[in-house]
Amino acid sequence: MLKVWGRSNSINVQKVMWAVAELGLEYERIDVGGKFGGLDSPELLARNPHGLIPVINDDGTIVWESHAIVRYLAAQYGDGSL
Ligand SMILES: N[C@@H](CCC(=O)N[C@@H](CS)C(=O)NCC(=O)O)C(=O)O
Repeated sequence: MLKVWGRSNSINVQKVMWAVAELGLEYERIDVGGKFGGLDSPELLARNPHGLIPVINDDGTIVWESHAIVRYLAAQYGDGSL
């Protein structure tokens, strides 16, 4: 299942969640960043060396940068619709 790391009140995470909702994807979102911390954890840094959210793991494909994630999801699942 698609995993999304990032707190829900981040505008960059919200962009990703908007795309996830438009595409009707199942997902798990993990709160990271802001009051949740965790951006300097080895697990997060292994997924995004910049230590920022959002980050996704889509069946082993890891993508960071919100616009890159939106483009990845649209290309992977949008079938020309998004
Ligand atoms: N250009 C990046 C910016 C990422 C970014 O600045 N993320 C912010 C949240 S919007 C962040 O990680 N802030 C640290 C925090 O939430 O603690 C993107 O579009 O994903």
